[in-house]
Amino acid sequence: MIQHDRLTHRPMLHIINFMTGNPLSSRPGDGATPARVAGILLVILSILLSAPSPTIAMEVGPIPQTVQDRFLPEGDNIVVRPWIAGLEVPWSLVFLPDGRALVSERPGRIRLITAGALEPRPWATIDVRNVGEGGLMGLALHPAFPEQPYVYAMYTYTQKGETMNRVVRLKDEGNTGRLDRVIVDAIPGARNHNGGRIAFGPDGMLYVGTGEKYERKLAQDLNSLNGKILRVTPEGDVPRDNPFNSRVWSWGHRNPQGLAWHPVTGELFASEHGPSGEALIFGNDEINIIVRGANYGWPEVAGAPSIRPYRDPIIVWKRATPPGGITFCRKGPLSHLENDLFVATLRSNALIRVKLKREGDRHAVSAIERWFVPGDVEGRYGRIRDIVQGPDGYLYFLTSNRDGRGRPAEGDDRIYRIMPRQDMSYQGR
Ligand SMILES: [Ca+2]
Repeated sequence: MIQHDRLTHRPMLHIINFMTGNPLSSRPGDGATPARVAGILLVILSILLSAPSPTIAMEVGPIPQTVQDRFLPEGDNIVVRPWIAGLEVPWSLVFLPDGRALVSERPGRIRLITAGALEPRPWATIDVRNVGEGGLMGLALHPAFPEQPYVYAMYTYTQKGETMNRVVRLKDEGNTGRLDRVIVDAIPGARNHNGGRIAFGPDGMLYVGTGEKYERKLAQDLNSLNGKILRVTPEGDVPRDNPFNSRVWSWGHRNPQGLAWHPVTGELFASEHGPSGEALIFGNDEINIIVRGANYGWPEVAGAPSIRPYRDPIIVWKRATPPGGITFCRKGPLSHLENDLFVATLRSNALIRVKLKREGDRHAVSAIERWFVPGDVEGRYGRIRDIVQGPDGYLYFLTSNRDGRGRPAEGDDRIYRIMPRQDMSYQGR
């Protein structure tokens, strides 16, 4: 299916209505005479030729995957247990090697979890611009932690009245974190589309997803930090093997939200929100495999139209799902889920499991399961922001019911733990 939408159709129609009059209220002599029609066409032609074109000609391709989503409200041979309650819009969870965990809350707190209990006093409080989708978002642990005792955080802030995003790192001092230095500064932000996910790759580099702040042309501008996946050293410098001698690693993104590396191939997968009305297109949320220097097409394409030079997603959800964080399930007690991709989703309330298989040198999607929702109704846990695997091998997911778009239940927001069904005797810590 190829849809072709031009936003300028609407202003054009307004011009035509203005010049011809509304037929329903036309007065005698107000009709479209040949001279009048010619005049209108001349005006339209001069507009088309003079102004830099404000059109969005978005090619909308089909879905690339050959399987349909299946609903599995109980999941696959798992049990879900509450782990932490009483959070406010938790966004990102990292586990420290000594058993502690840190969770970011979007209003600007990093909370400490020790021995399965939430400490009342925040590990760190950050002065953020807590508006729309912005605020404190992604966390990441230095790959050499604790020798390099740093926790990285991305957040929205205000500078001279402008909304910006930055990545900083904090030094772990046990019960508190102290600001160490700024890693990436002054990424232009907005109320929505700030990206916000950060993660270290197997190459030891820090990857940063940035949104296009609702200025879609920025995604196609290599001089802009917006609508990109950035790659920097742990100190924030440009690695020598980046493709454009800048912090940009991949481009043409709308609003990336999840980053995860395949446990076997080491490839980077990323989730991204599709359009919410641009060019009258909705949905088309994406999972992409990120390749150095590649252009992922926003806003020129949506879906998977196979138009060069843009790279198609591996999965497209036509209906708005929007994905949050993603993770691969690695070796551990959830052995039947090993190497499957998990995608937290917001509006659709599902935890999505994606099974992949190798076909030659590429991945093919062999199954997509939507857990915790019985179909087109509200899910059991509400909006799910992130999914992470713990050092115990269990999966942990974060709800986002207090983000202004959900229906919070008593004790929200929460972190839940997913365990294999045979561990049902487990009573929790
Ligand atoms: Ca795309």
